[in-house]
Amino acid sequence: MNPDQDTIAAFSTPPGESGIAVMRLSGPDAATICDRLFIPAANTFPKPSQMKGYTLAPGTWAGIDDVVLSCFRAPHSFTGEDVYEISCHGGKAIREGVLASALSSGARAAGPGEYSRRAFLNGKLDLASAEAVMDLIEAQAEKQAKAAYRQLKGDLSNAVRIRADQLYAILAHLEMLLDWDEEEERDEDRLTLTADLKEAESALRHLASTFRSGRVVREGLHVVIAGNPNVGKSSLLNSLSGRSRAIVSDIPGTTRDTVDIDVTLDGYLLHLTDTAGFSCETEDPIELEGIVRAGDALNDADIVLWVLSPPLPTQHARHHQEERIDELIEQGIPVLLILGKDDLRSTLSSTDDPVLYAAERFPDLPTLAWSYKDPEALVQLKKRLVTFIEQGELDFCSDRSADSMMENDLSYDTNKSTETDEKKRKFLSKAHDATERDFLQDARSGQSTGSEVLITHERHKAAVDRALDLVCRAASDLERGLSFDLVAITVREAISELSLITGDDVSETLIETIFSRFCIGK
Ligand SMILES: Nc1nc2c(ncn2[C@@H]2O[C@H](COP(=O)(O)OP(=O)(O)OP(=O)(O)O)[C@@H](O)[C@H]2O)c(=O)[nH]1
Ligand SMILES: [Mg+2]
Repeated sequence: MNPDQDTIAAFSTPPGESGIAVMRLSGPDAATICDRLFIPAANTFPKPSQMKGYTLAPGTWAGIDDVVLSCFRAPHSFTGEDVYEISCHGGKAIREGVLASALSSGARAAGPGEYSRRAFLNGKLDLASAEAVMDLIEAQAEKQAKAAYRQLKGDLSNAVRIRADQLYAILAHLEMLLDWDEEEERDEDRLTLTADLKEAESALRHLASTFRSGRVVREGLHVVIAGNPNVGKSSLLNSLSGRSRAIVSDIPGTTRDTVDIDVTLDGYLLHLTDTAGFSCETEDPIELEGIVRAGDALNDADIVLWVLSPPLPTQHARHHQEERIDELIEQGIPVLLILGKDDLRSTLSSTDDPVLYAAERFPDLPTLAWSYKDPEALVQLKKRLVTFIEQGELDFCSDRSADSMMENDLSYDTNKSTETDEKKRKFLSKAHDATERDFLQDARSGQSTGSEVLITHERHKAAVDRALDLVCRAASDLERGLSFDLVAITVREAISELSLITGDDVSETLIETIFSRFCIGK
């Protein structure tokens, strides 16, 4: 028998003890199996095979347990087939007994994702919506769950179909022109079609651009805290997580291994990693291994919080630190400089001030004045991280560090070179521009990820990117005067890339790959 047409059974609730557990039967023999195993508590309830639409009935199951039977007759069920759900007590022996009775009465044990696969094959869900089912189950943070739910309800598929429709309209125009004689080809048609393709291109480009925050919403933001030893990295991790997760001490080199903790911030999932300090003097093999691991963590970061605190390190250590930060910048990894131990600033000499050091050496990096003693600094840091997720930008500096720089400006001007003054001026003017931009971003914040359809899966992004490339190629082919039939082929390919997202046109192998990642019982 076709494996998509027999009757399958599996528990949809997880293993372990629970008040109730739910087994689902789906397929043509589900009613017959239930007729055999289920006895309604009262004779007012019909036999399962005579139940209509959605029905609930208490009774007993194969003499094993008291259960509640829920019936969803095809096509009004999750899979589109007859589905019966048996809610029994949630213990190991009962679950095993209930499942074994269903299997011995003709059902087959369902494999991973088989219910969702049937829902897809029976047209109850498109592919993007079916994929969202797993995202919804796995969601740990509110924004993850919301994005998954919107995708499940078809928002992404609709957005993709709107773009595919745009391309279908262009294709129809091209095919109409193909029926005409070549002498009749008019320049206006070529111009109109090129303009339409450019519009489709920009709509696809916009959709692709949502992947940056979409991926972060679905997978969480990897925030890595790094810096030299003893600058307050572990204290920062503890403040951000609200827990004493990492050991804090005034002994440099306290953190040896990376320390991870997941937290939610404004409904977003954050993976925080504290790292060993980048000491360039140590020969301790464990500390050196910690430094290697810190380097690995940096490579996987979505954003690095680099902590600079007083007293500033030696010239040699500074040089190493600068090389590391420059490497991050080269790799395109966003860095927010945390100007730590801000509460000590009033006692510092100019040569130990991280604010001036940052302004001089990294005038283009955003900064944040930080002290674990200051609750407002924590508010500011969280705000920066949320803005980074929603807007994708860190291109601003903290008002507080800029203001305090202004206060100290005079005393510094006396002993700094003019080149440094120029850098500082640049830094300060950026700070003020940034404050204004920050305000605008705040006003918009929440809107981009709140109301916009997001691409959250690598697979969907890759398909949109391929469609985008093809649309760009079609537009340039038209401009270069290539024939309409060749352009039509490229547009058709772009449409078929988009249909991979919704599953309107997919191979059996792709379906297999996608649903095999699901859990059993879903
Ligand atoms: N005054 C002040 N002290 C701080 C601040 N943050 C951390 N400290 C102190 O600085 C010392 C080092 O803090 P940690 O958080 O352990 O620093 P670390 O960077 O993780 O150190 P290693 O793991 O050794 O690299 C501790 O004595 C902290 O109490 C701060 O904002 N202000
Ligand atoms: Mg530490």
